Amino acid sequence: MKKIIFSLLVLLFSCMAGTPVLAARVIKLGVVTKPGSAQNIVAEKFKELLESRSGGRYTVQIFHSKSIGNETEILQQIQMNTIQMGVVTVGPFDTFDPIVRVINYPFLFRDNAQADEILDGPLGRIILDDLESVGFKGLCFSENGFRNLTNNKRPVRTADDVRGLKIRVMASPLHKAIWQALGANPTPMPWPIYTELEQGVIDGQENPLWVMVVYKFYEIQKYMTLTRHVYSAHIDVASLMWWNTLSPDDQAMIQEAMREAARFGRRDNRARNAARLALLKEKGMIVEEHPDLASFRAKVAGLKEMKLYREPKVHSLLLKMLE
Ligand code: EAX
Repeated sequence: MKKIIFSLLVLLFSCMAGTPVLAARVIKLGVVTKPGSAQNIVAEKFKELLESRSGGRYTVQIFHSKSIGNETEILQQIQMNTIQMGVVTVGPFDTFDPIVRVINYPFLFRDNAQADEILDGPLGRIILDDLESVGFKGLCFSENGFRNLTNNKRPVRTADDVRGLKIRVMASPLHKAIWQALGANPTPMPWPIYTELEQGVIDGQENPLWVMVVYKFYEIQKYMTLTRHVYSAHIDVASLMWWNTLSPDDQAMIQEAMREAARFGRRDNRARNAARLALLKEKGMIVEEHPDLASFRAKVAGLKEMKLYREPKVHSLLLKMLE
């Protein structure tokens, strides 16, 4: 009898000891957008890379299409470690850590190369590290893309044409300030917004080209203007609470898988933009390809004076890098 109890105990303890090694660790990852979106493409790539590199020790469960809430709610759940990771547009980070405004300033980045250089350089590092103060481990930046304006009221060529348009903006005080400065009537609203556009609750919105295609905005928005007013990144984040429980080796593996996924996402997104533009025209959108951007720049120039940055040294570093 004693022997049996002893063997049972041995079995029990060995099972318990074995559990952490054998069981796959499940990472819940949230994106608000749907399959085919820039966010979800990064998430899928990350899943593929991490699951194969960890030999199945990690499983990544992707929650997309708002199945666990909008981007603000995804971030709140990551802070609390009810989900572990997310690929989230920079915009809604604004209310969690205003330091991100520094890379959402309008007409900041000339082109993709400059965006990459800054986001993958020292300034990007400062922003990612700063997120720890609000419970996130910032891993890297992936790409949503340069944002363009669409609306259903009239062609927009100059900033004056924007006056009075009811434009949906992300949950970001900076984005609201941008459209206020441009004379629009900005309405913060979480993603998705198809119904609101369709019903005319809002006249327009602004997003990268892939959004107009994947969400079929060509069905409900007549005019598009290639304003490229903000380069929109995603921040690929983990819950700091969860991150601190991982071994350094696992942290490095996850970090590297996400970096690669982000690079993959950027390449993929950029390679498809020309075809997207052609498709949107084919679908009947009237596209202003050469708007008077000087008129836009003039109206938002004053924003520089706003106290947008928690740390002035970040602002001056950015300006130096843009010289
Ligand atoms: O990619 O809310 C937004 O406008 C974002 O760009 C959204 O993630 C769609």
